[in-house]
Amino acid sequence: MFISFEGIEGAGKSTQIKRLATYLESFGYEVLVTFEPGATHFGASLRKVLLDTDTQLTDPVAETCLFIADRLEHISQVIKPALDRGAIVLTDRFLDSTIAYQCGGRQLSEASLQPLFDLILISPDLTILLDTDPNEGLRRAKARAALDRFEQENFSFHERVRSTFIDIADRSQDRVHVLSVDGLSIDEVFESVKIVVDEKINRR
Ligand code: Z5A
Repeated sequence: MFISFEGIEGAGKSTQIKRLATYLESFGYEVLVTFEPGATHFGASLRKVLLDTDTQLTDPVAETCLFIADRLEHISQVIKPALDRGAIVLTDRFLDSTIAYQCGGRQLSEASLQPLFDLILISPDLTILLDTDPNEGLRRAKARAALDRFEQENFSFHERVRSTFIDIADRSQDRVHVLSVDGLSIDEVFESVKIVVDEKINRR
């Protein structure tokens, strides 16, 4: 099973993935936790370029190509081998992030990028979208470390990213489950994550 977590920065994706991995391992499942961008040796170099505030990258299509290149390596080196041996793969971000950030945030046309998206041949069985107000997500990101190239974007960029994630969920209701996490503690969010994942596993 392949599960992605999506949402704006600071929504709590990594926190919930860690908890979910421990929970699933307690039932004897092999669980692989991974993330984008940067989960391979090649991807780590791309991540540095993509997040560094000194990077002079002006063409958003070029930026998109780097995320796609990272994802192709991520699939072939990490995700596919784990799925082939029967592991449950939990990834912090996947293709929906490219649609939300590059099409929503950077305002690129999704239709024009579709040929690039078609290169991604696998899709998550389940996506959990942690939906939070960008004010809260950015507050958490700021409290943690210096802001990266995306976190430094203006507020309307983050609002477009959030609303694009919601659009994706609306049109992919079979796959994407939205959890509104504003005002909920980490434990409360995890209770909902468990319900969604248990139901998916039981159905299979
Ligand atoms: N990007 C893109 O543009 N296109 C793409 O295709 C892809 C990515 C794949 C990657 O950043 C950047 O790349 C990202 C999008 C862009 N841009 N940004 N910004 P990253 O991987 O470094 O960062 P991130 O994905 O945004 O992760 P994050 O900031 O670490 O967010 P998170 O994983 O969702 O949050 P967290 O680390 O679990 O929690 C953040 C803090 O909040 C932490 O201190 C927690 O203890 C706390 N927290 C979590 N949940 C709660 C609740 N419920 N209550 C209170 N506090 C909480």
